[in-house]
Amino acid sequence: MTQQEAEQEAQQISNVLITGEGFACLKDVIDADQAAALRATMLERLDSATKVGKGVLRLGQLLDWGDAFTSLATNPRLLAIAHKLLGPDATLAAFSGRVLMPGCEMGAIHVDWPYWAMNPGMPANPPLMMQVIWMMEPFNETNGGTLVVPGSQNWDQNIDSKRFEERSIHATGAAGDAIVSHGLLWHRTALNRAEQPRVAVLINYTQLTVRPMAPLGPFSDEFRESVSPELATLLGFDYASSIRQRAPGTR
Ligand SMILES: O=C(O)CCC(=O)C(=O)O
Repeated sequence: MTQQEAEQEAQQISNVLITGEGFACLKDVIDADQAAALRATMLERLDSATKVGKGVLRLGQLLDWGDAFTSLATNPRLLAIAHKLLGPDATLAAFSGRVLMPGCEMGAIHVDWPYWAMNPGMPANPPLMMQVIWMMEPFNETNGGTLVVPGSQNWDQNIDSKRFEERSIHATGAAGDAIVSHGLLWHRTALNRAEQPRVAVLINYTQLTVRPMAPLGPFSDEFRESVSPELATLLGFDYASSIRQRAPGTR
């Protein structure tokens, strides 16, 4: 995809996220073989995972897992959307793996950071946060395709489980696709009724001014010197100069 095509896609997807369904599936962001290799690596490292629910595992600090993983965060199609929604200085607020083991429990209905820590009444525009769910295998209704409620980013109310049950659908797609969503979209992890673990990489991008829920570092000098300019911006290494450029009248 050319840069121009990525920017056109970003414009269209940002409209969907703000005023439309609130989520979209980007097709073929990486190829299925690449997704399978990442999935295998994640499953090999499950002993380092933390349990966040019955049968729900989190693999933290994917930033230490090399280019194959960090390139997911700097993917040009995703960055074009993140920049359109959140600004050219958008930062990474979270970057982790999520594995749903067969028979796992259902997750809680929620909106994402920082919205869940705020009272209802936040507008969907300008967005504060965008989530990405990278599918490392096909996601479907059986293996735990994420449950989402189309349009709920504009509902401006407390989570209502009855309304969620009435309107939620599974977000589905193929290995190597990525679901992007507005941080205000109501969603939850679904049951995995398949026989294999369901593996995702989760990324949260936020406006520069949103403090991450948990720090992503510390980063060694060696790491800081080795990262690409895109990753340096995402990690807030340019924070002082970026924040000054945000001052009124300087943009
Ligand atoms: O793994 C999933 O299906 C989605 C998880 C998620 O989006 C979340 O917990 O915020």
